[in-house]
Amino acid sequence: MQVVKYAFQQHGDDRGMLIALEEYKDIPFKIQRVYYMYDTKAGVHRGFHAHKKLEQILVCIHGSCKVLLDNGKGEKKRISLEKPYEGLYISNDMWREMYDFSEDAVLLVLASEPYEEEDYIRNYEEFLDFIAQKGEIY
Ligand code: T46
Repeated sequence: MQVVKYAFQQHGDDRGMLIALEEYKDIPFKIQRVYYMYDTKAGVHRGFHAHKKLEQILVCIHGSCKVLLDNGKGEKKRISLEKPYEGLYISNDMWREMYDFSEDAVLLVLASEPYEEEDYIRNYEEFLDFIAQKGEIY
């Protein structure tokens, strides 16, 4: 299972650092939505779902957190996000959980689609069926 992590170009000078993200250049899709989470309470796990078509890039722009990715085929990876210049790509068909948020964590998400509840697969058994059916088609 391949994990795709981007190292964004950092523009630094004696004033500090700046990162610019452009769709189809730094980000492999059209950015239709941006959201972020902060003030995440200690011990909280978020996510617990996959998506039917949504692609995303997660950037922990402050603090740190971890992400568990599960491809529904028996493979899981745990990824640490702790650098504001690193972006984790998550494809639609990946079960995800976010956890171990530091108190000061700000997790920014760039998304390929507007918010649509119908795009979520929130039941793990349904997710496994979705992956199995995809395998039969392709
Ligand atoms: C994902 C992971 C990484 C909205 O109204 N609009 C939005 O764009 C989003 C993302 C959420 N919401 C509302 C829906 C819920 O009432 O905000 C509340 C919290 O959302 P949710 O429980 O889905 O948050 P997470 O952290 O479990 O998951 C989110 C994204 O929903 C999801 O697509 O991949 O972050």
